[in-house]
Amino acid sequence: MKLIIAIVQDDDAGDLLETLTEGGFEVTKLATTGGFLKAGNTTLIIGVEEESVDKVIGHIEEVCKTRKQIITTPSSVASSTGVYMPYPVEVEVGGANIFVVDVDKFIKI
Ligand code: 2BA
Repeated sequence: MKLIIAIVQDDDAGDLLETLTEGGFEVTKLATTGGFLKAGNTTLIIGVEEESVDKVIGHIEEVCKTRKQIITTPSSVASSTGVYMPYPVEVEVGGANIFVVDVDKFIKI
């Protein structure tokens, strides 16, 4: 058995949850926060048999889209003056970051 951990954007999470549950997969949704942007994202954990891993990844690819996000960061050039000038930086946030890990044991009680 494998555990798929998929970090996706909040905007895609609802559709992905629906697609996966309709496909018969069992999913847990966690509200998470990205360390870099410090903005909300969604982490889905999905336990599946090994042969279903590619199917789940296919659904994620279908639903999740890469988006550009603008963040405002202080300018390092201005730091010598002690004045920080905020300037916008464009960051591309991936459609999904997916980890597939081995499961030693899965027990339902
Ligand atoms: P965040 O950490 O908020 O990162 C959002 C986006 O900012 C990233 O998109 C990437 O394009 C950019 N970014 C992240 N760290 C950066 C840095 N040190 N310098 C410059 N740009 C940086 P993604 O790579 O698609 O990541 C989306 C979210 O997936 C991340 O949100 C984080 O929550 C998660 N993630 C990505 N890689 C991960 C990893 N190796 N381990 C754990 N979580 C990860």
